[in-house]
Amino acid sequence: MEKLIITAAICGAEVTKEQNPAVPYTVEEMVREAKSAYEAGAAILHIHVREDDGTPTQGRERFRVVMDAIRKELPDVIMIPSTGGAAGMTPEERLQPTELFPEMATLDCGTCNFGDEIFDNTMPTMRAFGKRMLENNIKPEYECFELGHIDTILGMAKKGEVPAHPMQFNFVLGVHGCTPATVENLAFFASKIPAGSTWTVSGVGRSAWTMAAAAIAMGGNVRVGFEDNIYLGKGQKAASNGELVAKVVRIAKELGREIATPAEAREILSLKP
Ligand code: KMH
Ligand code: ZN
Repeated sequence: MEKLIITAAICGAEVTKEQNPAVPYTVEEMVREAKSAYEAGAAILHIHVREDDGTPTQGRERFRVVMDAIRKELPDVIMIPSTGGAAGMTPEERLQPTELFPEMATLDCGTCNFGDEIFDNTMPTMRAFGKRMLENNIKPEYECFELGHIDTILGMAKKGEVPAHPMQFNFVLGVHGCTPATVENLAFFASKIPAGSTWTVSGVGRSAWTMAAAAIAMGGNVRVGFEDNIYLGKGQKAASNGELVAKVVRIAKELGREIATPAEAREILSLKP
């Protein structure tokens, strides 16, 4: 089996300090959480940014400042800025981090419910995002919340509307209103992607650990972090993203799966070194 790539989604757009005081908003807090995740074993950071008061933003300059500050401390880490932002943001707002030419960025593969909100990803929006990633040579991480999202993005890849082979998928399971996080659903999603693709699972909320264990056993990869889950166990809030990553490392060790460094993750994901 390939080594395990761990992604840390350190911040997200929805989770707040009221829910867990370690959720980072400021640049300094973002760097602190990035370092804790990296030092625990994360090869990839999925980046959302906030204003200092916690308001989610897709502002290009905020992304630049945060990503530069992280890069200064962690020169080899892979960063995947979000083009999903927060529900309700416009496609133009959301696209801003692609102007910084990151090596990867998320591309959300369809509209879905998102708790009480709608996360809007129309075909024209996805075509515009695909075009930008092709032009700027960005490898997308295809975020699939529903089964139909996989078919949609494979159809677009076939037409040349988004970057194709080798594709990296992130199955986001357990969002309220979307696909439940069960091992059966994860296995079904993983069976639908083309040979030679890579995949990661994000288990939202309490499903984080069953999804992580299943992915480790199946040969997939794992995303954890405050964006998806703030608990180490029942009633036990994580003090840092690093604690969440460390738990994945422990499970992987028990199951005999080695952890990929950023350089190894770049090779597995066919990114330029
Ligand atoms: N915040 C969610 C509405 C992504 O990063 O691409 C969307 C999201 C997906 O987090
Ligand atoms: Zn995200």
